Amino acid sequence: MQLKALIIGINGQDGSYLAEYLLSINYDVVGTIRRNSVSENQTNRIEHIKERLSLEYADLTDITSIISVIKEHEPDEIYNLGAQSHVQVSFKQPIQTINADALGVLNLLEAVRLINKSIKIYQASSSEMFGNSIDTDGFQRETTSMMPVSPYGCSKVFAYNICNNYKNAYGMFICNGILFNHESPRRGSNFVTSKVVNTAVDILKGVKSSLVLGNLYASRDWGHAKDYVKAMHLIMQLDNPDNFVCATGETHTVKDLVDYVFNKLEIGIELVSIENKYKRPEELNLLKGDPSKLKEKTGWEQEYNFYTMLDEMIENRL
Ligand code: NAP
Ligand code: G4F
Repeated sequence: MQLKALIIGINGQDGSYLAEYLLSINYDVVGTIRRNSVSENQTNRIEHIKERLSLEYADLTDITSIISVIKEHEPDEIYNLGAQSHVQVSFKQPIQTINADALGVLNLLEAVRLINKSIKIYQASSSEMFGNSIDTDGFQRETTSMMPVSPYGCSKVFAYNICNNYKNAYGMFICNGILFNHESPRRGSNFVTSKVVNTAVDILKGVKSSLVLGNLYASRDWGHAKDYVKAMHLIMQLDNPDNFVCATGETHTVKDLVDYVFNKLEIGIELVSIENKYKRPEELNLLKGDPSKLKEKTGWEQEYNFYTMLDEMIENRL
């Protein structure tokens, strides 16, 4: 029997890769998009597969739109990838972030509970939920306490908890994927990997003359989005719903990232400067995830590492 998946936020970085992956394993794929005044931007990451998808307008903050799409398409699995996903922006628009990323998830859960409790749900939880909490061995894992340091992180903790609550209270199949940073050529240009790669290539081409960043000494566990969407699907195929960290287990500073990209393109590091406007009011200093549980329970393996992920981003931009 062909399975049907609904991807909320299908035109995002992850939504587009997940749609490609699910089509490749014969899923019927429905996705939600949002109205944009430049209509081409509504589907710019999924243009190449658009004919094979069913697309609907919906917004997590508008429960009627979520109910309509679930009732019309009757999916077997829902992947909630929709969110205001930028941490820095969440300090500028905290209420909008909480409406979409926290209350929006509750809207989705209520819609599924009332329409058909047997629909499986994947929630895009985040390593930003840990804040500056680290286990004594230097890793974050499923049992690490959550002490978020941004409105975005706080909204994701609410969503994570309400998902667990609905799973336990109503016997629903709801999984949290606690994904660490993952990047790709489709990453939004205001995230640090894209910003560094795009600006470095522009400097090489003579289009720009410098790169201005914020905190160079924060560390992140960076993987590739293509690997991580496969984890989302694997988690949803288990017999019982559960929560899983997805990460590479390695950490690098923003400075490491800049050094690698600039060295590879043979650009002088003196073209990088710092401005406080790119620093956060409160910073998450270090992320390093332990994906042992995911690997053990699903057999997940990553194909990319930090360097091959960046090589692909550079190659794509050149
Ligand atoms: P992204 O590129 O920013 O995509 C987010 C998607 O959500 C976009 O399609 C966006 O639509 C949509 N969206 C935003 N607000 C919405 C709303 N109110 N209702 C419905 N859809 C909405 O983010 P991503 O990198 O693919 O991440 C996917 C999910 O994983 C997000 O929930 C993010 O918070 C989470 N996550 C990401 C990472 C990471 O490193 N990438 C790590 C952990 C967790 P528009 O394009 O119209 O704005
Ligand atoms: O690329 P970033 O904006 O990603 P951040 O804040 O870690 O969030 C991403 O990963 C989360 C998972 O941990 C996701 F949940 C979230 O949705 C998003 O995908 O920033 C990475 C680091 C930060 O420490 C930031 O302070 O880079 C530092 N940074 C330094 N200069 C910068 C800049 N970040 C951005 N965006 N722009 C800069 O100029």
